[in-house]
Amino acid sequence: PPVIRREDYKPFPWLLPVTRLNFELGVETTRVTSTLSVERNPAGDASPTITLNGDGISALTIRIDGKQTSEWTMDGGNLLLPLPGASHEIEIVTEIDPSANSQLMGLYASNGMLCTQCEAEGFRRITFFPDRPDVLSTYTVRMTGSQDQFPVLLCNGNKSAEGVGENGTHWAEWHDPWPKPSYLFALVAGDLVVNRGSFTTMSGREVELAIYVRDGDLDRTGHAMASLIKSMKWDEETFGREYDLDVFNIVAVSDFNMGAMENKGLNVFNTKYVLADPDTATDGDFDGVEGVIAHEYFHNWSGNRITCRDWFQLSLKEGFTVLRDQLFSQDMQGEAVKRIEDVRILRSVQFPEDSGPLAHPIRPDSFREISNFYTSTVYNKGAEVIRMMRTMCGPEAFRKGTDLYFDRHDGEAATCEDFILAMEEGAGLDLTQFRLWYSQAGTPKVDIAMAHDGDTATLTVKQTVPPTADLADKLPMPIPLKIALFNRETGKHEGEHLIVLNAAEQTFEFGGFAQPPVLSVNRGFSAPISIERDVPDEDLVFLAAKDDDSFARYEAMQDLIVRHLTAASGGALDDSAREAARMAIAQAFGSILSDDALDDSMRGELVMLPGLTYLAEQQLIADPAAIHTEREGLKAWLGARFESELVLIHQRVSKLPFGLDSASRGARKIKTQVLVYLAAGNPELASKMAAAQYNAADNMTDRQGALMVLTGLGTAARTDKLIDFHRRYKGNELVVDKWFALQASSLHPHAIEHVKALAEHPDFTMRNPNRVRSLYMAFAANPQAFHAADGEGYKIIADLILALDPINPQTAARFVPSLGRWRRIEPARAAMMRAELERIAKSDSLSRDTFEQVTRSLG
Ligand code: B3K
Ligand code: ZN
Repeated sequence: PPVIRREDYKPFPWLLPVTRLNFELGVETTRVTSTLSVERNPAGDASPTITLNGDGISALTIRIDGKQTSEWTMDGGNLLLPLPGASHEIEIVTEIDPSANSQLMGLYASNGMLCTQCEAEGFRRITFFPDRPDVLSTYTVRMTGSQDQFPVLLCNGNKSAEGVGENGTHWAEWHDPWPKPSYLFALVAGDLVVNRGSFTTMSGREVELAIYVRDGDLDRTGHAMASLIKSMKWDEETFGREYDLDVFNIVAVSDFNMGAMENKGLNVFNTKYVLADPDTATDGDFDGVEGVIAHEYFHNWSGNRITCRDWFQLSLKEGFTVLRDQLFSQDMQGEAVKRIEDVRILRSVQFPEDSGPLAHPIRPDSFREISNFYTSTVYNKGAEVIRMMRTMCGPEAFRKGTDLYFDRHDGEAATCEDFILAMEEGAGLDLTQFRLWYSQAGTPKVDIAMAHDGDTATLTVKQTVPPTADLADKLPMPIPLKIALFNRETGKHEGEHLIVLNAAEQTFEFGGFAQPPVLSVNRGFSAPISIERDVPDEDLVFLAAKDDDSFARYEAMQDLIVRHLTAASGGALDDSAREAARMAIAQAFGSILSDDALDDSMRGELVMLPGLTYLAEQQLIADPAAIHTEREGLKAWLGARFESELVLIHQRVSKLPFGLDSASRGARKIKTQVLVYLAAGNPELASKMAAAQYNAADNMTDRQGALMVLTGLGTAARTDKLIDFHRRYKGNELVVDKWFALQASSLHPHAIEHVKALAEHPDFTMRNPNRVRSLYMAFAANPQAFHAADGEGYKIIADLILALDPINPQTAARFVPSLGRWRRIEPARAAMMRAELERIAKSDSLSRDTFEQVTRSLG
């Protein structure tokens, strides 16, 4: 497959002002007639042909200006049509089989309903079209289908007409007044029930809201509806953005490759991000629904009204929209905990990506398959980059910048550079050097040393941007660091400073310190970097107990543990050094458990141990087994040492009645955290408490938490509760997914055997991406089982990739990065991981998706 490069961008030689589509719907055969009005693009070259993208489709008939023609050729899947004049009308008829579409791209069938996924290049699987984001057209769509099979007919925009046809059919016509690229097209036809709501916009327009789900799911749509209404209001208040159609429809689909899709006026969602009630969804699931509903809604402006010129600009819409949904969730749930959660995802997913073979800048320069670039780098690091702009200019100036961007580029397909220019002008920032964040991959390393002399504290700060496969020599980047210097005696500081690094090495002086202060750095995680500093444990213990910046407090605790586990798993500690480090951690741990000023939600964050991927990331070459052993050892040691305190906390919070308020949510979070520690320190006791928590549970958070702990233990309660859980929720796909995931990610020594058995379970299917992820993504993230010393875990994932690739290449390719980490793993395991990648590479029928990821991972 060819490499596509950002520098080769050329505008499309034709404009397509109007697109008409006619669908004659059937699960096995759908006939599509598309009528395109085309005009020469004055900005494009004067090519005598038009190239229309196609993928796995063929044209039944083609007419140009009303006359059937056979003067066309194919170039791979694409259709080349000679067009002599300056404007023409092209009519093309294609026929597709949605029931055979297991890739879930284009038009496909899911439980008898028809739906679409077009981003990035799925529209070309429906009809021939210039399937690129810079070709905007106004769509009018007519669909006809069986009234019984498809009582609901939905498309983008507003419904303009409907009627009854012959032989039990009916039809609907939808018109979307907003010009859009083909990737935002959507169609849904099926037997669905609906939850209706409404929203009055800031200018007083009434918008009808609707959430469509399968029969039986209606009473789990309330949270999604409430989240949608909050999102609409928030975007008006925070970014001045108003909704622009008379209807906003959401459809939930259980077969879906990712979370959701922002099609204009018709968002299509994975059921996982729509359906929630306390009995079947955890607090985390509730937050997921709220966040994804907001994200897709916010795309209406950052993505749809202003879209991307080409796919290299993907972060223009995704990075910005992730930042917008993060700020929204911070406002809904509280800033401190949300920030910690976002950083945890960044560091456990994006940092490893940025230091591995698949590293790429947030605005990539080349790709073979664009689906492989919907990455944590483009999304999450992209959001961090825009967040840094906001940190440097402040929220008011930031709003001026975004206002200018929305105003200037409304209705356009824009670039990241357009966004940067609007920020420079509107927010008053100079982003000359900052642009490097868009072109350089790799997580910057910042080394900080503090010296104290007289009454002055001097910080010496050095930065390096590590080499990545695409680029070896990097330039220093602007890094906004929020810092505070604490007085050791008073436990207070005199105010936060924002320093912006912009050179390889710099010093900063702070006066007025008779004694060396305690440095709190990268407060609020003001920059997506990793920090190295030589600071005594006692300073970290101090910050873990006293820092007034919640993130920095969390970070001090993480640092303390990371430093210890890194040293211990690298074999650098003898017993007495291990004991000393554990004592420092215990001191901080104890102060967190007993701090009455802390809410339980924050307490739950502060006591969470860093994950294995993040720990492995700290070492050039990591031994997953050694890290796992040390991490479990520390957990058991803390669990035993603080047993009585932990039991008391569990008793205290168990008395609180269920509620969705933050105190009640915090109680549930710490409750399961307590069990996690006790399970390591005193398995017998933990098993009893977890079984009791399971039995008493009146909500999924408590029930799943208890079952998670039990699943890792070898006690009789484990089997009992796993059987009970499956029986209790039989038929509820999303909860059965949890049942698979809990076993695949468990600490149980036989997790591998369990995964093999689950693959044969009647509820398992390779056709449903949620189910595949619930078994195998959970397994690939299970450090102990995936990294089993004999390589069995690697083999399981490689076998999965080979089996899934012909069915669903996009989902198959998502499993490659877990094996692609081989260079950073100790030699014996690295060789086995590499061998599995080579085995996959040998297959001569790999999809473009998997081929690209495997080749890059071996490269
Ligand atoms: N824009 C979609 C992602 C499409 C992924 C295609 N492989 C969802 C989102 O980011 O909101
Ligand atoms: Zn998005």
